[in-house]
Order: sequence, then structure tokens, then C-alpha cells
Amino acid sequence: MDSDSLTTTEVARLCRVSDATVKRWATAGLIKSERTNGGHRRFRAEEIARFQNEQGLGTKQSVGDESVAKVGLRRGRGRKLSDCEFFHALLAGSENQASTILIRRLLEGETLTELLDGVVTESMHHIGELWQLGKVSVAEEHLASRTAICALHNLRASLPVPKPQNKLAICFTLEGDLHELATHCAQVTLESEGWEVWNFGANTPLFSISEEFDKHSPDLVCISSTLMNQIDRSSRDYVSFREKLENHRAKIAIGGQAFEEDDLSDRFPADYYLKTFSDVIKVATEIQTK
Ligand code: B12
Repeated sequence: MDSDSLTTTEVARLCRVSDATVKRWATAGLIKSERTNGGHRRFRAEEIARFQNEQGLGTKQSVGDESVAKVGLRRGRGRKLSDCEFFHALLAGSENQASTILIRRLLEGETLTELLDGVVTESMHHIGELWQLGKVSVAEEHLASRTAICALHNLRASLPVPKPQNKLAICFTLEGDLHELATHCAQVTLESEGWEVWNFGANTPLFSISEEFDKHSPDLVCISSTLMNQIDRSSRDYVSFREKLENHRAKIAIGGQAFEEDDLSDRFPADYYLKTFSDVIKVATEIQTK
């Protein structure tokens, strides 16, 4: 199967209609398609996601709904195979293929957080292992990271529009840390719950974030730290950051490998220490219902 696009039968299955209906939609110009050399129609996953959202069709789901997740997992699509496909698409720098894999899996019923905690994180970790073994170059690792970020943002554009929650979150990675993927994952997760999110990305000084507080007053701050080179300095900056936050309502959630490896909770006191993006949904729900 071509992992860049969907066949008429796949679209029909996703939208729960007949092949003939899909062909009619395509002929009427309701969904854009391309033709293979053999004259068969092919559809881009982003296009189908857009159409489904517009029309309220098919497997459209509430993101994070565990019951939907289980249905997705029970379906016979080789999980390992497509995880592997995603990993290869990242290494090849194929933005279109990587995006299609994620969007297709979402359409098939996997939850957003399953994709983030599973396929995206695992593929990047696998790339890290190969890099450590000298089997993946620094250039390939850079390309894979950029491709993953692009795929995440294409996936984001394909998500159903959620009910706005009137909540604001800020995401960033601590100063000196260039690993930004988790901030994008947290952003997409919170947005899928109807939050507004400002993602400041990698290498963000804490003092500059505290200045943002006076302007925007967020409800949640998501901090990611993969690699902390200067723990003493970062923890000192964090103490002043917390002091500035005292008069604000924002909760602080911290995650990342730097916190998984060592217990840094004394030096970085926070409201939540999170490991997964499905935890982010739980926190968002808790804040919303208060
Ligand atoms: C991509 C990558 C990079 C890219 C980052 C590009 C970018 N734009 O983000 C670049 C090339 C910049 C890079 C640089 C370096 N890297 Co690097 N990198 C990685 C790699 C392969 C993937 C990281 C990633 O994106 N993962 C995907 C995200 C989604 O997952 P995650 O970050 O692991 O986060 C997970 C959790 O931690 C948690 N999480 C994280 N943050 C948050 C926040 C919240 C709120 C929540 C809920 C959860 C959460 O959620 C995720 C699910 O479990 C990892 C491999 C690995 N095992 O992680 C190495 C890795 C992290 N890098 C490593 C190293 C050594 C480096 C360098 C020092 C290499 C060098 N000599 O220059 C530099 C350091 C640069 C710096 N100052 O930060 C080591 C770190 C080892 C260690 N702990 O000491 C790793 C583990 C590779 C390895 N196997 O050795 N790297």
C-alpha cells in the first residue's frame, strides 16, 4: 500500500460509505484526488480529515477518548509495521508520508495521545539509539526531528475543532536544552482539548517567560527538560520564576527525561510531574472542572 495516500476503498471505509459514494464526491469536487498512472484515484489523508471534520463523517472521535482508542487497537492494522513506516519516513525526511501515517492512524481510531506517546516518541527514541550507535548521523537526526515537527503540525491541522475552554497554556523547554519535540506534543494535546497554547519552543530562559505572565496570565505552564547541563543555575532561575508566579493562578507541569532520570522535585517544585501526553489531558480536564 502506498503510505503517501489513501485508496477509494480506504476512504470509503473511513467515512463508512460505499466506494461509489466516494467516487461521486470526488467527481463533484467535494474531495480533491489525484490519479495513479493506472488511472486509480488517490486521496491525501489531510484532505480526508478536512472533509470528515467539515461533514461530521466516519470515525470522527473525541480525542483522548479511551474507548475509541481500544477500538483502534483491536483493528488488525499492523501496529509495528506502521510504527516502522513512521520511523523510516522521519529518517527519509518525508514530511508528506510522515504526516499521512499519523493522520491515517487517527482516522482509523487511534487517539492523539496514543500517537504522541507511542509512535512519535518511540520512533524518535529509536533514532536516538541508532545515533548513539553511530548508525544515524547528526544530519539525519536533525532532518528526522524537523520532519516529525512538520508531521505533528499537519496532524494538528487535521484534528476535529474542539469546544473552546477559555484556558491558556504556555509550553517551553528550559534554557540550554535544544530538544523541542515534547513542547509541540504538549501544544497539540492541549489544543485538541480546546485550550489556547503558546509554545515558546526550545532553549527558553525562565526570566523571559515570567515577563509573559503579567501580559497573559496562563492557567498552565508545561515545562519540558530532556538534558539539563547546568542544574544549579537552572534551579536558581526556577526559584525566582516560582516567586514571580506566586500571585498568578497558573499550575506548573514538568516533564522530560531530565526529570525521569533523577529526582529533581526538591529543586524544581511543581504541581504536576508528568510522563505522558495522556497525563496532560488528565491535568487539563482537572483544571477545566475546577
Ligand atoms: C532529536 C534529538 C536531538 C535534536 C533535537 C532537535 C529538536 N528540534 O528538538 C538535537 C540534534 C538538537 C539534539 C542535540 C543533542 N542531544 Co539529543 N536527542 C534527540 C533524540 C533522538 C530525540 C528526542 C525527541 O525529540 N524525542 C521525542 C519527544 C516527544 O520525546 P522526549 O523528548 O523523550 O520526551 C518524552 C518524555 O520525556 C516526556 N516529556 C518530555 N517533556 C515533557 C513535557 C511534558 C509537559 C510532558 C507531559 C511530558 C514530557 O514525554 C515524552 C514521552 O515519554 C533523543 C533520543 C531520546 N532517547 O530521547 C536524543 C537525546 C535526548 N540527545 C542526547 C544528547 C547527548 C544530545 C547532545 C548532547 C548531543 C551532542 N553531543 O551535541 C545535544 C544536546 C543539545 C542541547 N543542548 O540540548 C541524549 C541524551 C542523553 C542524556 N540524557 O544525557 C539522547 C537520549 C540520545 C542518546 N541516546 O544518547 N538531540
